[in-house]
Amino acid sequence: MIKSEICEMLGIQYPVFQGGMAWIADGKLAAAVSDGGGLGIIAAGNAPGEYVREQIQIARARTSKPIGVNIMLMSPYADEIAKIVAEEGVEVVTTGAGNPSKYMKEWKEAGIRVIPVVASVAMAKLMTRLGASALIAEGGESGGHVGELTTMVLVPQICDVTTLPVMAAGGIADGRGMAAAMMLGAQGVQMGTRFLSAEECTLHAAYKEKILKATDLCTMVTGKRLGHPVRSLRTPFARNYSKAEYGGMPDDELEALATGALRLAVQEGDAEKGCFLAGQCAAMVKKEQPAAEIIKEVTEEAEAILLRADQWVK
Ligand code: TUI
Repeated sequence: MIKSEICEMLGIQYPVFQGGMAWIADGKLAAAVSDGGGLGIIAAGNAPGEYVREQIQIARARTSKPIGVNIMLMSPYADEIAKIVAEEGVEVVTTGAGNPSKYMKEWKEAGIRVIPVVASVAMAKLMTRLGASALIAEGGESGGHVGELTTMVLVPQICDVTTLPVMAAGGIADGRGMAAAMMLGAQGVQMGTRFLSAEECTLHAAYKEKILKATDLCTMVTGKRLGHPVRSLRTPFARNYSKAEYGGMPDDELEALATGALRLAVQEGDAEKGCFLAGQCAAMVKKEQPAAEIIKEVTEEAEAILLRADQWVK
């Protein structure tokens, strides 16, 4: 059994978080993950507050275990959602794509455990000082909005500057990745892409199929020019966006090109205009299975590997 400090802190069985994937991680998926012993996280993404409140209530109706909400800080609704998570008494808030400093006091006063995603050492130091409960160190192998550094170099550097538990994210899809992350100093992992194939993950069938058929080189990063690099599958949308980005399309037209593209992928499976966010580990996602089984399989594989780790020491 793999146990770490984060399990006791949050009252969860396995040190596994499900990433807060915009448009995808809803109350149903979060409840299945939490019920399976991990931490299920509802993604607020760019959705309005009422959507988030509804998803929290859906999750509450399905599980009595702790749940989290991920707040995407670039969202126009971030301020409103910051209040809703306190009103609804969610146990954990994770944040992404920005600096959550201005909300930290309010959330801590509401008794919420704040676990920001950090992509740099400076942000890890700041969040530690402002009273975060733990950190998620997310490397650029992840899907969606990505930082500069890889998980391999980010995790140990973050562990060196904080006394908080660190969860590793980005590129982790099986027990080998989980065991490696723990060797780098992490107390557990967050996985997003692996949960795209969960039975409880509501996603257009074409999106799931693209993930299950993905190969090693099939993701790419676009959006660097506008300062929001995003990793997605190498589809016609991503190629066209990349051409426009480096071909000098004006900023406002470029933004318009991306607007609604994620929704088109998630809800309509639109192979041409959809933006299929996915991490580099998409190729390691092999089958559809219940979320609880994913958590158990990954942690049991990690446990077997960690138990054999002394074979290397002579
Ligand atoms: O946030 C994510 N992944 C996401 S957000 C998202 S929605 C979106 N859509 C279009 C453009 C941008 C976002 C899809 N996927 N992961 C967590 C993450 N956070 N990765 C990197 C960061 C991060 C970046 C900068 C965290 C803090 C940060 O601080 C910058 C600052 O303000 O100093």
